[in-house]
Amino acid sequence: FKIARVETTPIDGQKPGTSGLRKKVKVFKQPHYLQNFVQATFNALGADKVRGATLVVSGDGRYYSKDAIQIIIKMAAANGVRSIWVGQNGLLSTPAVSAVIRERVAADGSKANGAFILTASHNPGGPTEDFGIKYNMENGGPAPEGITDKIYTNTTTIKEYLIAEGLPDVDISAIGLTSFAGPEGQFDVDVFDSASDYVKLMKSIFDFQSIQKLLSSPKFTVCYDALHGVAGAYAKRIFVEELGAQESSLINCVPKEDFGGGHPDPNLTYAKELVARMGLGKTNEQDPPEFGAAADGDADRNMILGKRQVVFFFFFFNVDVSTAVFTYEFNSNFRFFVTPSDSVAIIAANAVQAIPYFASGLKGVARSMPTSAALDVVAKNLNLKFFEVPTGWKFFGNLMDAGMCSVCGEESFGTGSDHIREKDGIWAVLAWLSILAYKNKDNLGGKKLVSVEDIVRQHWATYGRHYYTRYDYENVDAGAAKELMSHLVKLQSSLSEVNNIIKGIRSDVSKVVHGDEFEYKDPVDGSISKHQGIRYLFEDGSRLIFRLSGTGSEGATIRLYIEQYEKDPSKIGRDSQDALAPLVEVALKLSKMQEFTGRSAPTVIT
Ligand code: VG1
Ligand code: CO
Repeated sequence: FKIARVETTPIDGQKPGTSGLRKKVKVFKQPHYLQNFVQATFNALGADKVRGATLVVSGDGRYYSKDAIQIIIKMAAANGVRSIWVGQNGLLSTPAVSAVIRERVAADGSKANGAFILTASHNPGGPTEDFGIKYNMENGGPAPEGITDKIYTNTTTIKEYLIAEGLPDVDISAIGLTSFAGPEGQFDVDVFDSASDYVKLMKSIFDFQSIQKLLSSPKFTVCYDALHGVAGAYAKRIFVEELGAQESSLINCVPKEDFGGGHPDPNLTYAKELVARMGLGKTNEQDPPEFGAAADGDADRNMILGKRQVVFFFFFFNVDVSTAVFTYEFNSNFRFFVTPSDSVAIIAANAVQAIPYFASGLKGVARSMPTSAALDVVAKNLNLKFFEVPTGWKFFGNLMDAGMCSVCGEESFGTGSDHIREKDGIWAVLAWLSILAYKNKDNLGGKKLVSVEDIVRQHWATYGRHYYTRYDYENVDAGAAKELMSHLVKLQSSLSEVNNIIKGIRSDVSKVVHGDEFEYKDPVDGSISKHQGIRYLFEDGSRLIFRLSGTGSEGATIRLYIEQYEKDPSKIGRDSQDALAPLVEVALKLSKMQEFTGRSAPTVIT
C-alpha cells in the first residue's frame, strides 16, 4: 500500500467527554469526522509512541463499528503502526480491551501499546443512535485529561490526515494474522478470539471451583442479561461453559448492532426483562432466580439483584387471632436491588476472605465523589487507605498504577479492581458470586441459603445504611441546565440563606454546613481537576450533589445525587424513596428544577 495525505479542516465539537467522544452515528458519518479525531489522537501521542506500535481496535459491536475499524486500520498503517489487534468480529468489551493491553502476548512476544475502543457504552445504538470512540493507554486505562485535552486541541487545528491507499479491507470475522507490505515495511492485522485472554484473567482472580459448586446447587439459580451488548460474547463462555450455569440463565446474550432496539443500560428502568424474571411468577411459573445481573453495551457496568424474601408482618390485637392483620411487603416487586454504592462497599468488606486475588489484603479503596459514603465506612473500619476522585474511571488508574488502590467503584453501576484499568461488569458479578459461595460454603446441603438480601442487610447492620438515589433529567435544554448550575453555585455564597430556604421547605432536614464545587488533586501526579460537581454537605452527613453529564450526545443531562446516612439499626429497613423524600423535596426546590428545566419529574431514577 501507499500513504496518502488527505487535506481536511477542523470540525467543531470533538471534545472527549467523561469517557471518549460520543455522537450520533450520522455525525460520525460526516466526511473526515472519524478520520480527524483518529489523526488528532495519533498526533497527541506523538510519532515516537505511534511508529512501530501495536494497537488494539475493537468495541461493543454497535452500528458503524465495522466501518470504523477498517478506517482506523488504514490510518494506523499510514501513521507507521506495526500491528493492529482486532477481537473477532470487532468485538471486545471495554474491560477485555484493558485486559488484552495488559496481558496478551503475541506469538512473536510483542505486547500492545494502547487501544481505540469503539463504544458509546450505555447509550443506544443503530443508524439513528450513538457511536463513540476513546483511546486507552499502555496501562490499559483511559487516556488521562492531559492527553484528551491535547486530542481536542489538535482537532481544532488539524489540516491533514494520513491513510493507506491500496490496503484492502481486512476480514475481521476470521481468526488469524494477515500481513501487508507497506512503504516502510510489514504491517500486520491480527484477529483473535474475543474472550480467551479475559477468561484466563478471570480464572486467575476468582476461585471458579467454589462458584461452580454454588451454581450446581439446585437451590441457587441465576439470570444474566447482556441487554444485547458485548457481554454476551463472554457470558456463555464464563457462566455456562466454565461455571456450569444453565444456558437458559442467559438472556439477550447475542450482541446486536442496535442492542435489539433497547437502551443497553443495566438499571431497573432499562433491564426490563431481567427485572420481570426476578419478579415472582411474572414471566414463568417457577420461582424467580436467587441471583440476577445485567451489563451495559460495552460490559463495564453491572447491576446486581437478588430474590426478595417475602416478609409477613403480623399485628395481633387483643390476643385474638381472628383479628390478626397481616400485610405483605409488596413494594419493589419482589426483587432485591443492590445499589452500586453498597455493592462496592460490600465487595471491599468481603474481598480478602472470598476472592483469592485479594487474599493478602487490599492496598486501598476508592470511589467517585457522587458515590455514597458506604465505602468510606468500610475503609475506616478495616483501616484501609481511601480516596475520593471525580466521576469517570480515568481517575482511578493513577492510584492503581501507584499501588494505592485495589477495589473501586462508582454509583453509576461501575465496579472494579486493579486487575485492569477499567470498570468491569463481569468481574463484579463474579465477585458477588464469590461472596455468595463463601457465605454458603457450609449451606449447600439442606440448609437455607444466605441470599443477596441477607448479605446486604447484614452489611447495613454492621456499618449502617446509606440511603441513596439518583435523579437524571435527560436531554434538557443545555442553556437551562447551565443556568440551574450557576444558580446553585451562586446560592453557596451564603449558607445562612440556604438554610433559611431549607427551613421554609422542610423542618425535618438537617442543615447545610458546607457547599462547594468538587476539586481533585491527583495524589500521584499532582494534576488538578476543577468543577467536578456542586456539593451541598449537611450536618448529619447527608449530601446533595448536582452534576452535568459528560457522556450524552444531545442536549444536557442533569444528575442529582441524594444521600443520607442512617446508623440506627431500627431505621435501616425503610424503602429508600420514602426515607429520602424530605431531602428530595429540598433538592428540587432549592435548585428550582422545574422552573429551570420545565420538568416535573426525572427521566430515570436509580
Ligand atoms: C457516566 C457516569 C460515570 C461513568 C461514565 C462512563 O458519566 O456518571 O460514573 O464513569 O458515565 O461510563 P456522566 O458524565 O454521564 O455522568 V460508561 O459505562 O458510559 O463508559
Ligand atoms: Co459502559
